[in-house]
Amino acid sequence: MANLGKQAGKRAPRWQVVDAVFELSAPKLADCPPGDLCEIAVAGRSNVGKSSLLNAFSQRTNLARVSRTPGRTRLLNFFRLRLRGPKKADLELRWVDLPGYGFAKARREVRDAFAPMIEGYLRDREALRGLLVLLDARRGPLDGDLELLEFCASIELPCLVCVTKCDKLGAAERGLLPRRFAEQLGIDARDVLLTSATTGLGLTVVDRGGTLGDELARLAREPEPTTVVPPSAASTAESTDESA
Ligand SMILES: Nc1nc2c(ncn2[C@@H]2O[C@H](COP(=O)(O)OP(=O)(O)O)[C@@H](O)[C@H]2O)c(=O)[nH]1
Ligand SMILES: [Mg+2]
Repeated sequence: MANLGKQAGKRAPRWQVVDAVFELSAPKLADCPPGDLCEIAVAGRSNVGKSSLLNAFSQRTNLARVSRTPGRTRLLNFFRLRLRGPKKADLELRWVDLPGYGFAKARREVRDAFAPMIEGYLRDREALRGLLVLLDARRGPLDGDLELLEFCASIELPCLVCVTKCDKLGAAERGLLPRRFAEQLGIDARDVLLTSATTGLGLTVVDRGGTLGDELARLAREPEPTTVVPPSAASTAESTDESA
């Protein structure tokens, strides 16, 4: 899996959300908006804190519905975010809230109907640059989380694990999570980001690690493998380097 945490620990430039709007809900893949912006998808078990993370990250109280009833969301929900980074650079992307998986209350046939849609979206969506997989700090990886990460590795989709609700643990225990969860999931500890929608940790509050904004900006701006320019053509090609 790609190492997504290269900047972790450094006082790297911070990207923050400056504008956020709900765009549409797609009941099926054909209803998705055009792929004219980079997309970051967000997955996790119901109740893991997906809606809360988006609200806290975008500093909106009610952008995504925060539900106490698991399994309500059965759609691909598209949001448009504008991030502002260092040098006032703006970056627009779509945040795609995927249906929560693994909720116990849904009937099995209802639950199984989602998997092909999510897999199809992850495999075929060209605008997609990465997937955030959310884990509850107190529960860690559960059924479905490992399978999802393995599926993403098989299609070479970069993933970042966001640990949610980190405010529920003390600092010492929290500090152990990246390595522990990375070992359980077979990924690099630098691909694990600690967050809290309650305190803003990893969102608007910078801990020792990076921030979600920085990670999203890096994912969205990372050149796709097909756009790598061979050295001989590099001098004539348009540069995407920030320093240019
Ligand atoms: N303490 C704490 N509770 C949270 C946090 N994020 C979400 N929650 C709570 O967890 C429950 C589920 O959150 P929600 O965002 O609806 O989860 P979703 O089903 O994954 O969208 C709600 O009661 C939230 O208030 C967090 O960072 N800290
Ligand atoms: Mg939700």
